[in-house]
Amino acid sequence: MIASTRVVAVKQGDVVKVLLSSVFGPYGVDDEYGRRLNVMELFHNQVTREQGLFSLRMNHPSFGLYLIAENLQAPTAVLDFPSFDRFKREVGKCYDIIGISFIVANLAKAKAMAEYVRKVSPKTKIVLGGHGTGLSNVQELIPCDFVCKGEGVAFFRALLEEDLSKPIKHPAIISTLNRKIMGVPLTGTAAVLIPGLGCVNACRFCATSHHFQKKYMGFLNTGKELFDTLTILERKLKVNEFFVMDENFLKNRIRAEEFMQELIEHNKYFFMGVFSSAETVQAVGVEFLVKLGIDFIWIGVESKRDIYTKTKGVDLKAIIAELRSYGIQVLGSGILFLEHHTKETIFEDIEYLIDLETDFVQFMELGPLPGTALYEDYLNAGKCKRSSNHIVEKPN
Ligand code: B12
Ligand code: SF4
Repeated sequence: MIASTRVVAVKQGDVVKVLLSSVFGPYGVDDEYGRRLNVMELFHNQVTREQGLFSLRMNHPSFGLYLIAENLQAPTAVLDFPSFDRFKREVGKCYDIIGISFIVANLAKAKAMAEYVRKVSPKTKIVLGGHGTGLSNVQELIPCDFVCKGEGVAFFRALLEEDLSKPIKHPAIISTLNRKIMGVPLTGTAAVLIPGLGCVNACRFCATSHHFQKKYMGFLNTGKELFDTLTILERKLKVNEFFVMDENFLKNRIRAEEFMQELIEHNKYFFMGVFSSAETVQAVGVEFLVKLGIDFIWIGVESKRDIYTKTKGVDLKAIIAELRSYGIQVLGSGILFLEHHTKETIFEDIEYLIDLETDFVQFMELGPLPGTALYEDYLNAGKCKRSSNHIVEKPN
């Protein structure tokens, strides 16, 4: 997990100052680091962009950085969405460790940041984390001292020789910023709830599942822990709506049932948006979701054909109709350019997804993200090149 063998506190006996940063902006502009269309938004980037003026606009904080900061004893600053100049000013404050979070698409930005740190503050240790570390040779691409391939809290605690057994403290942060439609700000907000990371389903293309070694890493492992955390967040942030940042929240059925008991005992109701795989929804039943307070669900439909175990034998049309009959909003996600797709069969999947009548539809492209089984298969079959060859090139 740790690239270097120096798994020791960076400064023995002294207070270690840590900075955690996301990659710098501007985002969604045509420059040497990105493209105009690739805005830093979930819905406008990949779900409702084609709705133009009517597109749902919002931003999300970098949850992982706040989670790590909340759980370190060392004084830790988080710099979220900085400009490069803002990042440079912060680097000037003599941090012992600077952690950079990045995804593969932002490799060039992480590289520029790390190179700057090396130049002006050579004693600072650089830690890389986030999904970009799926690149097997990341330490050859970006100057760094440590690479965290997976869960960051345990990694940082080990690095700083802090107590690994300390329970995880949940950060109190809102999940969305700048929510608006047609330029008009939307009232109300939601908080983020992070029950755990990863998914055991290990779909061949899935970057998240592979990033967490195809395991589920629970932070809130019982229904009571979930309930208590929601109650604290409700009080601190004055919200009763939550975006549940867990790839497959209902997969842990025992925890979900315990949580339901807590809700009944305390006569409470929270509104929650969740991600869930189709087979999980079928296993627990739609009424269970209604009783839990789920009012938005994101389901990976992927394809009409049963390529992935999670959709085998699931009547998605019936489940989606039932979810919507209770007022639960459904986002159905499909994959284009699957291996069986031809000019004709690709429309089989497009029409299938539209016919499911979800509230929102998203089409993703099948792509071999480093770290996934799909990437390894393609590499072995000579269908793609090793990551060192695909550093982002400047646009013409
Ligand atoms: C929220 C989100 C976004 C937000 C970003 C908000 C932000 N402030 O960065 C938005 C919606 C803008 C977004 C956009 C995109 N995203 Co996105 N996004 C996510 C999502 C759904 C959740 C990430 C999250 O917060 N997880 C919860 C936190 C707690 O976990 P975490 O981030 O993984 O952090 C943990 C560890 O990874 C690690 N860690 C993370 N950072 C660091 C840093 C250090 C120093 C250390 C030590 C550890 C560490 O520790 C944390 C705690 O354990 C993930 C999918 C997922 N479920 O994870 C995709 C995901 C990260 N996104 C992805 C992609 C591809 C994109 C886009 C390129 C999509 C597109 N085609 O346009 C764009 C990029 C836009 C841009 N211009 O940069 C991919 C990345 C794949 C890859 N291997 O690189 C993911 C994995 C989705 C997927 N399955 O394909 N995204
Ligand atoms: S069910 Fe979803 S989160 Fe789980 S491995 Fe498959 S695609 Fe990834």
